Formats: sequence, structure tokens, C-alpha cells
Amino acid sequence: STAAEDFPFYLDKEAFKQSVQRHLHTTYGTVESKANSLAWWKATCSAINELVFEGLTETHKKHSGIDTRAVHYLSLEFLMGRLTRNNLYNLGIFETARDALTELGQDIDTLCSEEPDMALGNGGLGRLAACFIDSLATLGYPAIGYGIHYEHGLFRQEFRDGHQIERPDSWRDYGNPWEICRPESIQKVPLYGYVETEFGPNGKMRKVWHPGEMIRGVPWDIPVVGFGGHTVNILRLWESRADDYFDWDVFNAGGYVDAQAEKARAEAISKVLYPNDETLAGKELRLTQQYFFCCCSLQDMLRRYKRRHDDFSHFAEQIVIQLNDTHPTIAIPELMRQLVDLEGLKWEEAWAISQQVFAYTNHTLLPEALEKWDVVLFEHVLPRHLEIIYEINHRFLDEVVAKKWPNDDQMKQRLSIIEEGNPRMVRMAYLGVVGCFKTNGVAYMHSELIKKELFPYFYELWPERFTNVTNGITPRRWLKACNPRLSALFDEAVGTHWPTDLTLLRQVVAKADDPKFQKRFMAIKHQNKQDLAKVILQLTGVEVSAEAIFDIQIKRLHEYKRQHLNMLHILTLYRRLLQDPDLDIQPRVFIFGAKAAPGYKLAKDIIFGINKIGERINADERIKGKIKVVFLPNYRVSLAEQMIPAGDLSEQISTAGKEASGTGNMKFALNGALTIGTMDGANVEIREEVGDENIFIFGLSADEVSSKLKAGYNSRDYYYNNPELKAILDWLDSDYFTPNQPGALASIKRSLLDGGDPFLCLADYESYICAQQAVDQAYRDKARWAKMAIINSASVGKFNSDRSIQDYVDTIWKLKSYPAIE
Ligand code: 26W
Repeated sequence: STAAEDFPFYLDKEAFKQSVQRHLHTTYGTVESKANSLAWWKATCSAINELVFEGLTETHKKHSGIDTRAVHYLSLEFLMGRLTRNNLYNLGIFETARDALTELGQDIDTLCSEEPDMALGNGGLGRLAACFIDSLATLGYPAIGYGIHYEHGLFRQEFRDGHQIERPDSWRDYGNPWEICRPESIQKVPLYGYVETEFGPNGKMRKVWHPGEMIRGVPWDIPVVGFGGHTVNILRLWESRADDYFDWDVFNAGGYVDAQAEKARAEAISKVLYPNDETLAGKELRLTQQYFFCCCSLQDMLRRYKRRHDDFSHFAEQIVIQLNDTHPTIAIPELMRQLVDLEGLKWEEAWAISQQVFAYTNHTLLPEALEKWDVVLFEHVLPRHLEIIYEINHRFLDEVVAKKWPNDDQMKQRLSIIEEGNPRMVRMAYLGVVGCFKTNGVAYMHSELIKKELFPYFYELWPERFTNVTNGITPRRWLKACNPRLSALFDEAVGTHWPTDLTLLRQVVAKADDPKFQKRFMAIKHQNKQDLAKVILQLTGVEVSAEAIFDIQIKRLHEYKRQHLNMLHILTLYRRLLQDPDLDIQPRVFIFGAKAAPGYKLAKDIIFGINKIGERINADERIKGKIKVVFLPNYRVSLAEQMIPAGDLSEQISTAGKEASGTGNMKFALNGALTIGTMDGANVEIREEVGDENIFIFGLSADEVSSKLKAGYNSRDYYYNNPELKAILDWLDSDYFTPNQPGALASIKRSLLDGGDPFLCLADYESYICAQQAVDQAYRDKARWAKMAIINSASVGKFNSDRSIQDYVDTIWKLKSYPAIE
């Protein structure tokens, strides 16, 4: 591990021990003989916090002292997971704490698993935000994350007879030791009501919004400890509360009960994270959530700015705001409102500032994920913002579009932020592109598709606004903390600086052929697989062998990610084994983890299908345990940390052109799994880094996918032309996997045939099966596999999220680094 002297907060074991004991007594009012693991964990956190808060104060002093430019990362999701282990590693005191706790009779792993995951996100986008704030603090950049303090994060998933059941997630039930409430920074948020045009004393016209309701936003700060402990930034999450002033009105009118109802309505805003990923529901509460946190965050920024400046001439030098997808784009008209209506700036001045401040990251090309809001709903919730959007749009169409394409009404319609139709809709992605100085995609290929397919005319208008920043992952959480065995091996091989300079691992490529190194590398993988096998047994009751290939697909359940293509491979192998029980295949365990959006019927059917197929296969003695299938319930960050170090094969099999980037693919490669994948998202760049001979690429390219769809794709052709494919699909109509429930899996087959197979599973089936055969062959040659695994692990330094952040800094944010503590 990194040398203690590299860290500013060296704390010896005795001091840590005493601190934990003191907190056990004086913070939690208990004693060693009574305390359970939860109490010990909390006391440990309090001991850690003594260092964290010191770093927080120092960072705050440094950054406010020099009045520095800072990035404000607005995101509806931050998928933080657990923080204890992460904070210990980032402070450089993990070993100290572990040994201190051992002497207190406590096991650090047990204590760390007392912490509930902070599951304030759905998937890739939320986890990316979490990796980014880790990297920002590690690199010493002035930064703040802004989001919502959801009372309930993403639902907890249980299986009942193979079906997904959603249960509420309550991550703060017993208090969260990391968060600090900041009532001194409460903000007020207006909603509903109407707008009036008034004339001021000078005869100047102005718009006045008379809100129908006022909500309070209460900030909770989560300290974000950078690796090395030199900077501690904050994540500021807003909780909604009823406004007391409003309560009093209703109360005085004799409406005590009504006042309680008002309170419940207000608190509903931050009650629960929407569990939809890639599909929008158009719900009023979701728009309210988006506005609520943007409004609070902007007021917070303006308040801080105004403490040091008496006009807005330096605003765009001090502040840059990154919008994590379109979810916070309402911040653009909100800044205009605050500057024009509240601060009295001229429209042109305010717009010039606004245009220099905002940048937008797009995370998806799927049409069903592109946010649009019904104009009528919008006007009801945010009447003033709709006016402002009309004004932005009007000026854009008249001054920009009409200049470039004179007398071209069709072009105006195409580019309008308002989509004409019934109903009329506000296109949030267009508002993003028009209101931001940069729009970026999250992998090279995705950024190209944004220019060519998603916003071709905007690209023609403003080519300089479009750019790429390839995603990354923090190597602290996704290697150092989750895979201590491999980390120790790398420490030995290249020294201890790889957690901040991941490209150092390239040196390990030279050892990829060394039999001794291969042995050690694969022994570690084997131990990690044994650990996961225990978890699998505990969670599913299924016994699996660490000798088998661990073939893992973990990500949200979605048709475009094609968990059902993986399922078709499983069915193929199973059928072949039944036909020939002596078939020579490498034993495999197929491991899944995925949550389906509660309203996404087919996604839930696929989960059910995999569970049922697994039950049948796992119980079938004829195949002698050659394949097993397990679906681990309640996939989340902390489970990913146990699964990824144990992966042999990483399934990245989305339809080409659909996965913007993927980040799980990076985590697996870094931990020595080989990728089987399509030419999609960041897979393309992973292939570039590891070399074509160290990855299993299959399937249609994005170009081939779109030409096939244009030419009229007929999945039935594949069904009728491939008897094996036909047989396994027909299996789904039977009750073979669902005794007494014939046809319970038929919806999956139907989607692939009658449904037209929109994500081309059948077109890619044969190529996928071939690639899987190549995997099987490669695994037989232990030395070859080891070499490939080592090369993967050593070659993906590019995907360090520190590099992503440095790219954002260089091309978009233009920040300077100011580590607070030397
Ligand atoms: C409106 C509903 C909704 C909710 C969430 C639409 C879209 C989303 C997200 C954009 C979904 C998401 O997490 N996208 C993923 O973002 C990752 C980080 O950039 C990428 O690696 C994934 O490819 C992308 O699917």
C-alpha cells in the first residue's frame, strides 16, 4: 500500500483505537460489552470523521481564501455505495484502522458491511458521478456535487419464485454517520402559480411570478475525501421540506390537518429516486424534483458568489456548471430567471453569462430516454420557465437558425426546442445544446453518433460545441479497495503509485509471459472466485466451483443490453449437453445481477426466465454440473465490489450503437477479466488498448445494425434458417422450465419474433455462439488465458476517471488544481 508518509494524516494505531473507544462511549453512549457491530461501525466512522472534518475545513479555507474557479456537477443521481472502506483507503489509514479494530476484538470487514449502500442512483450515470467526484477531490480541483437527498434510494430487489419484487430502500434508517445537515444554507423554491406583467416606476416592463407554493430545500453535505487526503470536497444533497411560513397561513385559517397534508406534499419531492433507467414517464413529480434541486443549487452558488462580488461580471470566470444528462437542464432557464427577474440583469447580459457557464453531457442515444416534457404540464409547474424557454427558443430560431438557413421553416421546426404536435413538448436535449457552450458524449463512438445521428443540424451550426470525454472509473474503489490481493501484487510489481497513475500498470505487460507471475496472478483470481462462490452459496443456495469459468453479466436489465442473448447461449449449451452428456466443454458458471424498472414488463420476464432456466439446469444431474446459472438478488455497488474481482469473462453484449459507453466493462478488464463484446461504446476503446487478440469481439457493427434495420430486418429468417436457434426458442413455449405453467416464458420468444427483435438478438446469435466457443477454447490453455488476463489488467490505465476529469478540465472546465493540504 501507499507509504504512510505520503499522507498528511498519519495516525497511529493506539490513537485510532482510543478514538474509536472514546466515540463508542461519548458519542454513542455505549460500552464495549454491550456494543454490537453497528455501534462499533458508527464509532469507527466517528473516529475517521475527526480526520475527514479537518480536511474539509482546510479545503474550505484554501478554496474560499483564493476565490477560485470551481466546477459544479449537477446530477439527479450519485451512486456512492459504501464509504467507510473508501475513506480509510483514501486517507491512507486502512491498515492502521484494521489493526486497531482487531485489537479491540472487531473485524473490519464485518464492520464495513454494516454500512448500507448509498444507492442514490440507477446505474452507469449515477456511478459515473460518484467516480468523478472521487477523482476531482483526488486531483485537488475545487468542485462540488449537487443532487437530491432521497429518503429512499433505488429499491431493494427480492426474488419470489423467480419474480422480481421491489421493496423500499432505507439507507438512513439508523442514521448516517457521513452526512452533515446545514440548516444555515436552507433555500426556498417557488412552484406553480401564475406570471404577471408589471410596470416598474421607470415604466420598464417586468415579469413577476406569483408562486402557488413555496418549498424549503435543506442541504446535507457528504464529505468527499480525495485519495491521498489532500483535498476534501463536498457532495451537497437537498432535502425538501414544507415552508413554515406557508404552513402558518394554512394553520391560521384553521387548517391544521390541511397544513399536515401540505407538509406531506412538500416532503414527497425528495422522498424517492425514480427507478427508471433509459425510459421517461413524464411524471409531474419528476419535473418537480429536477427543478427543486437545480433551483436550490443555483441559489447556493449565487449566494456564495455575491458574498465576494457586487456585480455579475466575474460570474462566468468563477463558475462552471456541468449538467449530467438532460435531467438538470431546467437549471438553464432557472439561472436566466434568477439573473433577469431577481437580479435585474438585461436578457442579453444574462444570456451571455449563462452561455459561458453551462456544459451538457449526453449519456444515451435511445429515443425513449430523451427527455421531453408536455408543455401543458410544464406551464402548470413552472409557468415562468416556460416563458423563458419560449424566449430562448424565439431568439435562437430568429437570430441563429434563420441566419444560417434563411427562409427555411422546416429547419426551424427541426431545431425548435418546442416540438410541434399534439401535445406540444419541450425537448430538453435541444435546450441543453442551445444553452451550453459544450455538449459531450461519453465514449469516442458515442460522441461521433451524437454528431451524426442525434444532433446533425446542431453540429452543422456549431461544430466547435461538440466534443468527447471518454468515461472512466476510480481505480481506488474498483481495484485497490475491492481487490486487495491483486493490488498487493501490483504494488510489488510497479510500486505503490498506480492508484493515481494507472498507466504505470503497463509495465506489467512485460510479465504477461512469465509463468511465475501468471501463476500468482491466476492464484489471486482463483481465491477471489472462491470468495464469490461463498457469497453465491449464501445468497442463492447454489454450490459452484471456482474451477469453472465465471461468466458474469451485471448491469441494469434492458433489452438493448441483451441479457436475453446471454440466455440464448445458456439454452444452446444446455441443449447440446442434453444431446451429448459427454460433450467436452469447459465448466461455466453464468452469473447475473440486474434490476429491472418496476414497470418494464419484458425486463421482468427476462429475470424470471433466467431464474427458472437456472433452477432447471442447476438441478439437472444429467449434465454433471458442467454449467450452472445464478442470478444474485439485489445487485448494487457493494455486490459489484465482490463480483468484479472474481470475473473471468465480462459480458458486454449490447446491440452496437446503443450503449453510450459502459463502465462495468472497464472495471472487469482492470480486474483481469476478458471481455466478450460488440463494437459498442467504450468496448471499442478497450479493444484498442488491450489488442484485438485479447478480447472476444462479435456481432454486427453499428453501421451494419442501422442498414439492416433500414433494409427491413426480419428476425424470423434467422429463426427458420437455424434449427438449433428454432429449437431453443420453441423450448420457451413449453413448460420445461416452468412446470405446470406452460408458456410462462413465451413473452421472451414473442418479443424476438412477433415483436420484431428490435435489438437484433437473432441476427447476432450465431456470431455470439462462435465467440463463446473461442472463449471455451482459450480457457483450456491456462498459460494463454493467464497472459490475456494480465494484459487486460495492465492495459486499461486510460479508463482511470482521473484521466476523464483531466479531459473535462482541459477541454471544458479550465480549472486549476489547489490541493488544500500539503
Ligand atoms: C429519463 C429516464 C432516464 C434515466 C436515466 C434516462 C436515461 C438515464 C441514464 C442516462 C441512463 C444511464 O445511466 N446511462 C448510462 O450512462 C453511463 C455513464 O455515461 C454509460 O456508461 C452507459 O452506457 C449509459 O447507458
